[in-house]
Amino acid sequence: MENTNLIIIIIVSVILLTAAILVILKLTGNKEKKDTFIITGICDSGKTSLFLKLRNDKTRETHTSIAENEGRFPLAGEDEEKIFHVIDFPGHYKLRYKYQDFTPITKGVIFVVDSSTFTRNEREVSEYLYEILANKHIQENEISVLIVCNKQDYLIALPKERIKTSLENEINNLRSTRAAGVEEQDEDNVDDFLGYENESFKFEHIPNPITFVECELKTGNVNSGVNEIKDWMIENY
Ligand SMILES: Nc1nc2c(ncn2[C@@H]2O[C@H](COP(=O)(O)OP(=O)(O)O)[C@@H](O)[C@H]2O)c(=O)[nH]1
Ligand SMILES: [Mg+2]
Repeated sequence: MENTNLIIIIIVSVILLTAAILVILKLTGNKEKKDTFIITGICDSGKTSLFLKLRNDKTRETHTSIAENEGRFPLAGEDEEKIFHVIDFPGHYKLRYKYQDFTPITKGVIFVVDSSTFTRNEREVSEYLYEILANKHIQENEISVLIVCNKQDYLIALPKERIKTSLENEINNLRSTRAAGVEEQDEDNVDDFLGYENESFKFEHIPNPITFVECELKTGNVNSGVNEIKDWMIENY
């Protein structure tokens, strides 16, 4: 009898101790704040323009960047206490996979689209977005993605609803073929099927919250959409 009691006490203690260790590990693990927002998208979509707007609210003529911009700063005109780590990735084919190094510390992905040339670049844009959504870290951590439909000042710019539908259709096609664009990714970083197997692809089918905004980053228009982007970043901070 004595012995059984002792065994029970030992078992209970071990369970409690393990639970306590797990709780401590979880709490300390959460302290390492993910504060990185990555700006991606194909060349010329407006990534660097967005980076500069977020940092200092001044529009500047930019060049196709070879090196990425990176900074830690409060968002222009917002709470000075909230420091965001923002990285603007170059859209060149050879360099765009660099974002993968940062997915473990990524809080949100900002995917910039040139709405005025979207029809022409639909395939390339969709392939890039597909890769991002299929990335293991991005899927497992259900990282939020903001799709910025930029250059709305052009008359021919497509509205965000149209871009959304086109992206869904293209991703649906890519999904069935598991086509080009994925092969350059590290196999370990690619996760399974996007969405539901027997239904055509919809952004609502994946666990990541996906938001679409329209904006124009070049003009001084007060309704340029930059505030919506900042609000989304603050919400996801
Ligand atoms: N008309 C117009 N031009 C824009 C807009 N946003 C960016 N641009 C221009 O598009 C070009 C590419 O922008 P940039 O930020 O360098 O794109 P990135 O290659 O994605 O970094 C630049 O000449 C920008 O001035 C916009 O909303 N409207
Ligand atoms: Mg750039």
